Amino acid sequence: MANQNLISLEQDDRIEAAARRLQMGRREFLQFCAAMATTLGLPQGADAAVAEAVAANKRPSVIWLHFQECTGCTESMLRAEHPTLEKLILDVISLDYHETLFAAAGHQVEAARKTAMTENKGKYLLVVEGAIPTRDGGIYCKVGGKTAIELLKECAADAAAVIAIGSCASWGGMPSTDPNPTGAMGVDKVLGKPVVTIPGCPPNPYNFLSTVVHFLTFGSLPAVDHLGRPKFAYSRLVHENCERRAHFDAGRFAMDFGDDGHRKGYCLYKLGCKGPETYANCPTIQFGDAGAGTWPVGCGHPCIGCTEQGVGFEKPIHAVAKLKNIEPSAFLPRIVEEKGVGASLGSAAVLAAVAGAAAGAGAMVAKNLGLSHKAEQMEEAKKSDAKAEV
Ligand code: FSX
Ligand code: SF4
Ligand code: F3S
Repeated sequence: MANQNLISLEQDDRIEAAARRLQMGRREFLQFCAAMATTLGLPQGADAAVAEAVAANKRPSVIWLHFQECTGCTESMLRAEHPTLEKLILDVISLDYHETLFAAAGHQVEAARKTAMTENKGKYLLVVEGAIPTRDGGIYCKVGGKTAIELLKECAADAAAVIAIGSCASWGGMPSTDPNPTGAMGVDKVLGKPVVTIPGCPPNPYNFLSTVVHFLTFGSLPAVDHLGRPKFAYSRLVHENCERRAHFDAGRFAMDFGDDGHRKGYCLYKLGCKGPETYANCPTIQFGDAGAGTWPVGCGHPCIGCTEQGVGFEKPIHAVAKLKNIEPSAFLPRIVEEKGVGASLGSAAVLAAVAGAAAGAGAMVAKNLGLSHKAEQMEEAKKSDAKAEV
């Protein structure tokens, strides 16, 4: 089926069954699969593989732990206002342990966790939300009598993969803010090995969903950058795709909240926008499915760099950002990457053909995927060459 395209899949019984399960039309279901493939920057034809994987209904068991956090990751994922997204997430995964969503409590919940771990040994996904307090033997967060450190290590031991969701779990986030009284750390530090991170406070639900769909389709997690962030979502600076970028380039800035420039939608750089030093796909996939402009900068608030370690929760909100990769576009990598690296024109075309106007994730993503870390590396290489010449 992987060689079929989405249009020919429309008549497939399994697609029909999957669409019914999700209470969607067949087209809407295929539109979702095309959007996922496009978000992931997969090559032409992979959208059919995504459809096949989701239709097969082999839901990976997921154990979801909560530590030091505000539960915003879960909230953004499963908000009642977005029943379709919630349905999709719960359809592609089997959520076997989640303290916030479980109706049960106490020993029953602990038993459910142990059963899921035994029955799916070596196969379950461990999703961790929240930072891990490490000071004083980890006593600042305990669940079922165990410290967060103990619980994390126990659950990670037999997991197929570990995903740190949100900035807290990715590197410590908000709870690790100076003076970090509890010694809050990210999952990788506590486990002593790299994990996939999906930072953001809260993270974009589509980035989590796309990561899980990748696991479902290919049996592996997507390629990540040096901080464990999936490249499909965190390879471009917010500034590169920002709807206010033309104002930045033309020197038109809001100088105060509510001033004339702010009302006219000018660039928020001088109000402390960290978009120029923050890698995330917020301007392309937006947030919350509530319509156009639904992301921090779109709503008139400077980006605080919530996905970027060393920026979010560390740099003062009003401090101006460090400008990275501000080069004429001719020096940036190609917008359309080679097959298998970025979104292909083909996958965008299939998306358009099947979906008409695609919902949520896919439509805008197709226009500008690529790896701007490469541009940053080029910039750094140039700087060290210049230093060497001095
Ligand atoms: Fe909250 Fe999650 Fe922020 Fe942290 O998201 S939205 S404090 S990243 O762990 O719940
Ligand atoms: Fe957009 Fe911020 Fe960049 Fe201005 S500084 S263009 S508001 S990301
Ligand atoms: Fe966070 Fe900035 Fe996006 S604050 S949600 S990275 S626009």
